[in-house]
Amino acid sequence: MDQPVLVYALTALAISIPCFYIALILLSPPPIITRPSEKKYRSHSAPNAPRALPSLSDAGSVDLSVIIPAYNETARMPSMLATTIAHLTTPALKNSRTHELLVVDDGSADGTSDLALKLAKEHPESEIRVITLEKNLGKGGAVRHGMLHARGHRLLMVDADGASRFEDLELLWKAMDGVAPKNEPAVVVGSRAHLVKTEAVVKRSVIRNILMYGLHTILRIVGVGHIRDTQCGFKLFTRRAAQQIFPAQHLATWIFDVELLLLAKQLGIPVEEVPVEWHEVAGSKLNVVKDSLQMLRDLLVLRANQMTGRWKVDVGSIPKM
Ligand SMILES: Nc1nc2c(ncn2[C@@H]2O[C@H](COP(=O)(O)OP(=O)(O)OP(=O)(O)O)[C@@H](O)[C@H]2O)c(=O)[nH]1
Ligand SMILES: *[C@@H]1O[C@H](CO)[C@@H](O)[C@H](O)[C@H]1NC(C)=O
Repeated sequence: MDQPVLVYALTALAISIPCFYIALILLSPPPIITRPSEKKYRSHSAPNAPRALPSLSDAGSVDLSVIIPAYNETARMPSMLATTIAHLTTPALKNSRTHELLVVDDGSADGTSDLALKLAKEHPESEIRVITLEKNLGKGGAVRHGMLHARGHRLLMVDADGASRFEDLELLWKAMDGVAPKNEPAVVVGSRAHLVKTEAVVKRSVIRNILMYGLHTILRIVGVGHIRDTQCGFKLFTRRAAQQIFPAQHLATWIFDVELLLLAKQLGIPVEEVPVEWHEVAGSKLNVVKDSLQMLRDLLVLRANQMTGRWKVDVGSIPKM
């Protein structure tokens, strides 16, 4: 190589590496902060006196925690909660599986928390804890917050819109009994992949489907191509899996599902997929084009932060919360 060429190449490198690093810092989301009021919950037994939330690093004390992220969900949440409670209090489950429901109000402006509290009073047969985030974080931030303060030996995240059939929890539960009979670290995720090419998906708009295929291609490159449906809002974690995964989560936006699955892979935690029912519920707040671009940016930011070691996966140690 000519000497001038070498000088040019080195100069280009010397300029582009710091530029890349600065861009990465600027594009990375700020650390998720938790305000003092957000470490408390309200429930039907103490509607006006918020109590301190427990920590995920404590030992579990109920069989199941259901974490429900809720943003402006006054319209869709009542029927979803009713179905959820009806299932968890059927005679077969009532006496064999203790549970709690955590509604994480993601900074809603429509009174989601107050409605959740009212529903909690109407359903004393279930322990419903209402946690109110002061500012909207995004679904991933709300799920993470609920997980970090839940008591379950197993923890389920589920959307407030009732898009999944809650009874399908039993399919995830049985699969979990198989992969983690002693509640070893493990994740079981609902999958809608079997619904592709069925009416439920064809009915979705063309642009939504194109973007879905684009996302799948990128996911294969990123390293979670083995999971057929990363975005399903119905995912079950054992406590030990949650203890390792959620403290390491950085993304609060839509792509957090991918981050969770990547973290599981990096931590050596098995992930099993189970086909579940799904029906689109009117009222989705997803802005397809804007949110897809944001997903792409966040995926790049995630991988770049991991590769540069800015975001480390702490295998073995659970950070104090
Ligand atoms: N849109 C939105 N949803 C949030 C947010 N924070 C929490 N969520 C909850 O995340 C869940 C999914 O949100 P939806 O708007 O139903 O998303 P969707 O477009 O229906 O997504 P799919 O069900 O996968 O089609 C719901 O339980 C929301 O209440 C947020 O900041 N924005
Ligand atoms: C949430 O509800 C409030 C009050 O109704 C509204 O001003 C706001 O735009 C809603 N947010 C979204 C994203 O729909």
